[in-house]
Amino acid sequence: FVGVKEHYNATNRFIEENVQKGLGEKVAIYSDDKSLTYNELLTSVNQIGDAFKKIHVESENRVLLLAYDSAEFIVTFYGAMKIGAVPIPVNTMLPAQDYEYLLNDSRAKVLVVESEVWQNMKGNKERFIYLKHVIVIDAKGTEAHEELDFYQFLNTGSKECQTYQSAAEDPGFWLYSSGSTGKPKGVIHQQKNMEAALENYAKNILNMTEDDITFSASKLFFAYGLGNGMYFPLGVGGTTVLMSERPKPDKIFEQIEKAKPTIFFGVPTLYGAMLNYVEQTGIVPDLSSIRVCVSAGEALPASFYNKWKEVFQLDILDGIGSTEALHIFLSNRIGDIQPGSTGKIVPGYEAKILNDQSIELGPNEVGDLVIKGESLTGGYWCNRKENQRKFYGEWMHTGDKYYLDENGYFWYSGRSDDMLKVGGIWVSPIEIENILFQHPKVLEVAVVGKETVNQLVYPKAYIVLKSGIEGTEMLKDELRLYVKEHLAPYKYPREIEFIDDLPKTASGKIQRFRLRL
Ligand code: 3SK
Repeated sequence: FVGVKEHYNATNRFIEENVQKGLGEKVAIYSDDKSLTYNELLTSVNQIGDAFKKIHVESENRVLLLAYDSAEFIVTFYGAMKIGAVPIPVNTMLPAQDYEYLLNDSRAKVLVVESEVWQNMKGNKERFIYLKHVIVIDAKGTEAHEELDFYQFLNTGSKECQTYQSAAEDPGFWLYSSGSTGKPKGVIHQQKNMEAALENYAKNILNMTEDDITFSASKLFFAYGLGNGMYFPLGVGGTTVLMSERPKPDKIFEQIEKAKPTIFFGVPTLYGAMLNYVEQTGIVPDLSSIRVCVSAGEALPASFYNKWKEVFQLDILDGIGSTEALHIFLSNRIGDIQPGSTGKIVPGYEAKILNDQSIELGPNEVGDLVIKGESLTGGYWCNRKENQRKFYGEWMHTGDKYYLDENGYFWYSGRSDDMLKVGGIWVSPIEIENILFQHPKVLEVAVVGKETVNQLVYPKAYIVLKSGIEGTEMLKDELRLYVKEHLAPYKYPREIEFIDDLPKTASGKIQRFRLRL
């Protein structure tokens, strides 16, 4: 038929193909209290897909997914995609009023939501203009609901469900990108994007195979966690280990010892907290099942990499990705790690570093990183201004400042909006943070620019000290001197403030913009 494109549906690729390859009896998902084989996963995906059809969910209708890391999350995600509907996983830890924005902006017809989260937001339900159905996941079965119950709803569906004839570039799923200012933006990912990220990063860099068992401390509703804990392991016929709880060091160590993953994914602040747990308790958990660890979200300080290696004899591969790129596009490699750098370009992507006039810079010059590659979003939902700012031709602005050395390693120098001009010279707050991180009394640090009365900018460091260390004026002098000894002296933090906690996003990224206020 004229106009009909070649058929591609990600649910075929990530679920059915494993069953066709004979992996039906293999465990696909190992979660808190249950495991699901590929056969069982396919059956549940079909059931929920068919159940969606029965309530008139059609192709391109959005399904907002507010679920903890669980089999229910993955079943709903692929069940929706199977019938051409568009799942939108969102953060389960937002304040209730944010869900009104996400539901109305996305015009989701269906909400699949954890019971606890629904209790908090249902008071606003008259304000969810486009929403037609609410399906509540109440795994413990403790609440009475007027809404549809997830498990009963699933059972209304047939175990056979016809796959929607989608094409590779059809909208497959969305993620919301929060950014540091403005409202979250709906990032539209095509059906094919998960496969592109799988091939580029999981296969080329992590060498993932059917034998891998992944465990991601970063939740599935983040772009990083979605790959780590869902479409990477399923894309190679492996197993994913899920944990619905918040990722605290003791719980993570416990889960690793129990489920024995081969790849662990975390973020720098979590690696710091896990190392601190070992230092404080004297307990060194058994991580011998793991072959490689991964970090993203923020640049991993070299000191964390070295300490982790010393304690666990394991490498952490640092990389950077974005919600818009779907997953990691710069990364260190197994056997080729440059501690403190973000590594090299991942095959399948291209990168350039540009100056303010969009001219490509040479080695060791800090500029704006732009990238292109197959897994990149088709654009933001209904946001012409942001689309124009972010994309040009095939290229996308990452919003990160980087320099590239002569050996092809990329070095993170802060967000474009984090860079400081001190005394007329560009200073990367990350460089100062990395030095302070090496100080034995420092647990966490964030450096931001502060303005003097004369509108001059100076670096200010917010520091969380290791437990038992007192934040005295003498220690501030010691830390200032420490920076001066390791960096050009003008980079030292003129002001230091000791605080109990740094403001962070739910994924563990430090929110420097909140410290600038
Ligand atoms: O923050 C990152 O580095 C990241 C990595 C993978 C996927 C998504 C993101 C935001």
